[in-house]
Amino acid sequence: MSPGRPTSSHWGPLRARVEDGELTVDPHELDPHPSSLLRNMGTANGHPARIRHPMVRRGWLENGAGPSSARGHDEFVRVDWSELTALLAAELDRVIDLHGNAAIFGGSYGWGSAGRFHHPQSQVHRFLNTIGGYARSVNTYSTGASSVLLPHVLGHDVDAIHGLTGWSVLAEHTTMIVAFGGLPAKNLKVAPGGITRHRGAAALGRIIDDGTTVVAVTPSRADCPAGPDVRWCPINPGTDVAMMLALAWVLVTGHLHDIEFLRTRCAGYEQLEAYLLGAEDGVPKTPEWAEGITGVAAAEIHTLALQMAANRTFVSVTWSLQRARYGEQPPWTAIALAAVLGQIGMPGGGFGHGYGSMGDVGLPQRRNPLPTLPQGHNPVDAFIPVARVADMLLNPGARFEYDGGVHRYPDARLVYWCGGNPFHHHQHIGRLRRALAMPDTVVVHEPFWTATARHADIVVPSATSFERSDIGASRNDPCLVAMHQVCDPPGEARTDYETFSELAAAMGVRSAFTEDGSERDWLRRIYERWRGEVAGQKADPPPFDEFWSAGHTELPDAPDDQVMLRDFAHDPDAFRLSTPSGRIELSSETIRSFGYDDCPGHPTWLLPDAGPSEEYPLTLLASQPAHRLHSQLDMCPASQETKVGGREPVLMHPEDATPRDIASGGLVVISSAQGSCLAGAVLTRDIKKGCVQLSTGAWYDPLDPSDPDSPCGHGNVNTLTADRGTSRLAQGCTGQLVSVDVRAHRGPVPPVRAHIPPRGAAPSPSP
Ligand code: PGD
Repeated sequence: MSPGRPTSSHWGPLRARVEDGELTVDPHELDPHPSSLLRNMGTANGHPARIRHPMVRRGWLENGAGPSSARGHDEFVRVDWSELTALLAAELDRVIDLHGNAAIFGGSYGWGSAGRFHHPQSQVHRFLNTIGGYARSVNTYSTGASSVLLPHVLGHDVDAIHGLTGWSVLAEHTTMIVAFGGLPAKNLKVAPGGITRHRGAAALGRIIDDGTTVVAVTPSRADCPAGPDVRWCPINPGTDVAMMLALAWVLVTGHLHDIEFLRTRCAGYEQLEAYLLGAEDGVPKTPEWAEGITGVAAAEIHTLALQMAANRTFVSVTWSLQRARYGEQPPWTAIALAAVLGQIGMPGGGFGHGYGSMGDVGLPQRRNPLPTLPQGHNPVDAFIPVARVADMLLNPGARFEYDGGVHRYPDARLVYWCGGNPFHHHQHIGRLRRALAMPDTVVVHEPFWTATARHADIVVPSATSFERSDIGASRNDPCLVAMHQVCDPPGEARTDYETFSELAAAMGVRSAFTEDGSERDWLRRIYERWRGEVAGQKADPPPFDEFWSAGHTELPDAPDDQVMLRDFAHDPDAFRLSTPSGRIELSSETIRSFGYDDCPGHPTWLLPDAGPSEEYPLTLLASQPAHRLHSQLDMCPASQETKVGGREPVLMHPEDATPRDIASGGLVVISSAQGSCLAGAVLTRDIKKGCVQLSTGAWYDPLDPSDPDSPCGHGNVNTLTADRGTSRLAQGCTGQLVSVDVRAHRGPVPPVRAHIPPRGAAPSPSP
């Protein structure tokens, strides 16, 4: 049997072949720990949920462009490629002529699929730049708060988001990890573009086996790695900052703080101390004070602080903690706590962010560039923080605050999405649906009938990564994988590059977009450009043809001994940070000068304004799913096997379930101030009482598609979450937590239709 062609994915490298018409996927020999989720990929490719033909929404086709609440429940009409290209080119021309390029919203957030050339965001941005630019989005749904906050605290050139201390340094030197958010191993399976060797989970296992104490502070035991010295510290959701402050209070009042480090490496310790001791607001941040907020016993906090001081302690914060209201505070307070301990810059001590949030965090840091498709120049200034998309559509021209500035939302008439699923990633779907009714035209390129594709006017069927050739590469990964095309796209689907090339031709800019290159020409170009860039960095990758036939090439491994801020901590005069003070800003005059009450000038405990109430007494954790990546391949076995009664499982403590008459396996209704959804109950003591957990990514399935506020029959968590920014500083996504109630579902059980194509788009057999 042939070993299959090499290719890659967000889950890592793989080999794929077509046998008797079936696509078969096997792990790649490069990866000693392949992800179990690879098995989803083969079944997805020919699934009935594939979009096989160009489609236009009937209302848009018959009535022309304009706002419409029919999006999401109208019928689709199949058109041929030439008609679709002509319609889309004419609409882009119309919008540009009447409203200018800022009226095209091309923020188009999303993970798409692996491959550096066909990277959907690069393709759409290059195309939109070729026709004069677009209103863009900044930052990500993953790390929206941290990416704006941390440059103020550590400077622009310290990429603390991506784990600057290596796993192997932790294995060698750390004796205690206090992990706020835990260290969830499930997320180590994935990284954008795919890591070739999954080493994170093995490294974490080694750390635990070697006797490092791990204190996992999280409401969910699922976030704790297994091991004899792993302690689960169940905490009330969204209260970690109070616990961190109390730990710091114990250290400071017990004279266990490193005053020399705080004075010489940090700025603003005096303000922080005044706040900790209560001199600023009359509230000392004692363990007793924190107990009332966090649910963690004061004595436990006290003991933990003493243990932290006696150990080489690594204070880790998952990205999920900053994906909540006031999400800037957990990473900032954790840095302050690590600074109080004085171990920042020491091997195995200090602060870490994102460990357990993604597979490439904590791997040896690589400085070399990746092969990329040049995106050209965007002359349009208009932008939004990425998670403010519904706000923008609902309030064209309105002012918004962001990172010290005041800006205005663009008046978006055409929304262009390629490689993302806002019905998965955006909060408060009812509001998103009302927002998406506002523009004149919504264009979506997608391989699958996601809810985002169903809400489009113009649906462009995209090829998957099996149906094109590309180069797989990702941050911190030493390998480049030659992604060989394995099969043809079904029906009339084609690559986004082909679509944009035809569109560019129809708009008279084909050569500017394609530079007269075929797919293979571009792969050669971006590879050879990359080869030139890495040459000399102790690397000598082969010419393109050799790389292509070998199936991969590998750079020498980067040093594995990286410690965040080691040089700075050693000699703060020689290695100043790029902050205004040149030091770690425990208090920031810049942030204070913005005057934001939702992000004051130093780490602060702020009581969330939509916490549990009489009506919504439970806190829901919207975690990243273990059995799929975001919403990707939700219809495939690894995801489907976890469903309960066909719906997304919701984890509940038995003591919350019993009074509500809810049994394991029963259908429940979860409701919040924003909306409601059905889910399948799973009772477990692995979740803190008072909390429920529902993963992100179940495809949206409205019971009444014509009602924007319809309950979702399948368990899409973003029908429940609130669409508010973290604060005026970062305006990041706050999808992690929401207050809810849960009750048993009574009455008829609706079918799940999430993965069935919409009206007018019934699948035809593959050619
Ligand atoms: P995906 O499901 O990966 O989610 O949000 P994102 O939109 O990235 O969507 C990618 C889409 O791209 C899929 O539908 C896939 O089919 C499509 N695609 C794949 N390849 C191609 C291609 O070649 N061309 C085209 N045109 N399309 C392609 C992820 C986002 O969700 C993230 S990063 C995070 S961290 C957020 N987390 C949370 C959270 O913690 N809580 C809540 N409530 N919500 C969240 N959403 C966020």
